[in-house]
Amino acid sequence: MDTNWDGLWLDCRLATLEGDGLGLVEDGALAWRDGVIVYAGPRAGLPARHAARHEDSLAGALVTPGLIDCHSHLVFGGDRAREFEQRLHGASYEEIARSGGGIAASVRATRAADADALFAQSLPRARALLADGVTTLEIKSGYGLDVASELKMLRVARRLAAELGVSVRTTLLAAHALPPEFAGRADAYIDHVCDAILPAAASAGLADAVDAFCERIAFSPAQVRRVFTRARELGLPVKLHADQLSDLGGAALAAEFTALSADHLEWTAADGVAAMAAAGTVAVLLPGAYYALRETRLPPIDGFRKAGVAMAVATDLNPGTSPLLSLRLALGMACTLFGLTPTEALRGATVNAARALGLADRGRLTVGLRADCVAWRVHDAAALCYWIGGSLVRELRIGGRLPAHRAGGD
Ligand code: DI6
Ligand code: FE
Repeated sequence: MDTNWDGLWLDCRLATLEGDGLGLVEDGALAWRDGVIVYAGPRAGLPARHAARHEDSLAGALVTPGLIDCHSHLVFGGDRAREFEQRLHGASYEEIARSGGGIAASVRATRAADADALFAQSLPRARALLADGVTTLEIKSGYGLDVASELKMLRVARRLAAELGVSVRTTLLAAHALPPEFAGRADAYIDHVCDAILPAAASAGLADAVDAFCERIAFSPAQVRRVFTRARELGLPVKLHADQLSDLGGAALAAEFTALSADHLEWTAADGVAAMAAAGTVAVLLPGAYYALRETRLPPIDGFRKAGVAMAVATDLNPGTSPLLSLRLALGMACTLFGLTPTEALRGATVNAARALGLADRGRLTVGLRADCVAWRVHDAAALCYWIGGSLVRELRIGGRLPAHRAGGD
């Protein structure tokens, strides 16, 4: 065996995520070369003659795949802290949205910001996720709502990837809200999404997937169906904000288009769960939004378990309903608020999150997959969900490399 490795971690507990659980390997070793894992297993199984340019002994640290945040709206202008105060005084999210605040407020701020300003505002948020163990994240558009502004958002997302050395998957969410210039003409806006925004993003190669917000305050199932049909024509996979505030049959609609994921799902009924199971659509749970909106209706977690629907957990990082800058805290919330086990939560931010993004090359510690890995300051997977806040990352590699820190001048 050729053991000319780039990196080798020794004396660690590997949570490989192989099989149905954590896939734990005690007294493990992890090695990589050219960005790819070349050994993941017991230290005792290492080849007798091995050599690595960098070798670290980790004193029993837990090592997991890099965390994957499969649902974020990290790129946006401004913030909505004022709305937070309004909600604390009793205004509902829907009331604020109907009175011109909500997503529309973020659209105004995002359109007004040029690409550099948008990048500068988004960079610290991406850094915060990375500092907490994220090596791949999805970023949606959806606060531009016209061709130029949507493409601007997607380009900023790609620039974050280039500057920070993190993997970013971009999702076009043009069907997020009705822009003011289309007030009262939702179907005309959907025409514009299908005829102009979607093809522009696809031909620029800026969208890895297409999403929509299916809700009373957003778009109807019929309108979403048109967007998804167009996405399919353009060869782009879909995902859906489904059944967050009401049951419009979003989960079943997502399944009908073999969506990678349906996300939120607090109001999803049994037929939606069954449809997702049949289609292999991942359920993305977003406890940050549930928490921030003080929701009380839980997603059908047990239904997903029984039907064998894979569950992922993400931050939903956005300025309105989930200003959450830690995926690890989302995992804790998934346990405390939704009743996931820590093992389910960790699977939700690794192997199942990779599936929700259609990525087969990451999410487990297995030979041949990307060397995206984190060594933690804890020894136990439950501790990742248990600690609220704090900095638990000891070492992090993305494709075998340290993340870049040159952006922003430090
Ligand atoms: N994701 C979304 O897109 C909406 N809710 C959610 O969980 C709204 C985001 C926003 O208010 O900006
Ligand atoms: Fe969202």
